[in-house]
Amino acid sequence: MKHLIHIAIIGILAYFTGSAAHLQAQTYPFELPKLPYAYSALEPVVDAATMEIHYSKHHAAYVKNLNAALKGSKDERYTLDELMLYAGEFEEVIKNNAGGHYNHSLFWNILGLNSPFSAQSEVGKAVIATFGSVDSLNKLLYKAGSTRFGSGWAWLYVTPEKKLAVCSSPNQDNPIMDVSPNRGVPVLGIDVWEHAYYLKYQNKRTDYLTAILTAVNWEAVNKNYTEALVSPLLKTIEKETWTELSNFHEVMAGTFHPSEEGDLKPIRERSGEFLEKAKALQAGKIPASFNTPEIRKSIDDLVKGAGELNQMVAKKASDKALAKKLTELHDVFHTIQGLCRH
Ligand code: MN3
Repeated sequence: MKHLIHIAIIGILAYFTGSAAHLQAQTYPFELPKLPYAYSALEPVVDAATMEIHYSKHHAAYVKNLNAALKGSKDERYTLDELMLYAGEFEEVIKNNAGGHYNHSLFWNILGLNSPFSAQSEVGKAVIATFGSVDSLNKLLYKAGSTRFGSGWAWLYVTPEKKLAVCSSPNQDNPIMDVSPNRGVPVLGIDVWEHAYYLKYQNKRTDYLTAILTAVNWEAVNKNYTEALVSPLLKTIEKETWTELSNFHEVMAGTFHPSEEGDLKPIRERSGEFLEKAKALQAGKIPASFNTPEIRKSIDDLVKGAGELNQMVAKKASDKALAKKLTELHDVFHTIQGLCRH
């Protein structure tokens, strides 16, 4: 669970009052959120029977199964955000049910018949700038949903570069998850599991998609969008997808932690790689939110120190001297990586 060390998210979430952020900060035991309308509210697009079963049986089961999987385990302490961000490190049952809970909570919220697309809204302006029109966006969502083999979701999401993008995911995965090839914060999600449409549309997923895209609550999507742009979650994903940082982190963790236990063999063997990965970090593109004078200076300090460390290894410096240098560099690294909890 080496990535389950980041604590930055939780406190800042208190800043938000919106339902999406509130949901993400939840911890065990998770609760089924109240449906924001009557079962019949989306008729004729979604029939009341489908809505009732989908919400009171399927979504309720994700919440129940998630709680059952977490109960009494060390993973009880994680927020819903963390369960998704590091989904690949948890048991499959936790990933699937945490995703099911999050995805359905978002889905109920972004549906509605009385809140059409507005070109003047923040998300409206971004949709037009990115896709040309809402019709073009809907075509992409339709394609994402109709071509997803088996069960899954179609997503409109905000990328770490703060751009809008469309993708689909299998099962209950979503773009927050480390297992997803497309990373970001979802602002609109369409459930394409058969349980979402079979009673009314039978096997005709495309008819369902055409209809459901007319029942999007764009005011809710706009709220999700404006929250996503400033979300600490987006910044975490930006850091998690900073490849050069992850690569350096791997060498740092593999050499520093043994040195804390008095084992200097890993750094003696890997000091060249340590320097090379630090140089790659310096040469690579720094994600926008991290491109500050303080972080750029830390990266320069890291490269300089890694060069000195590599020289010390070549000159067969003592364990004590190497451990001291490595500890200094570990401190420098944490001005970039953020605080850790082990
Ligand atoms: Mn569903």
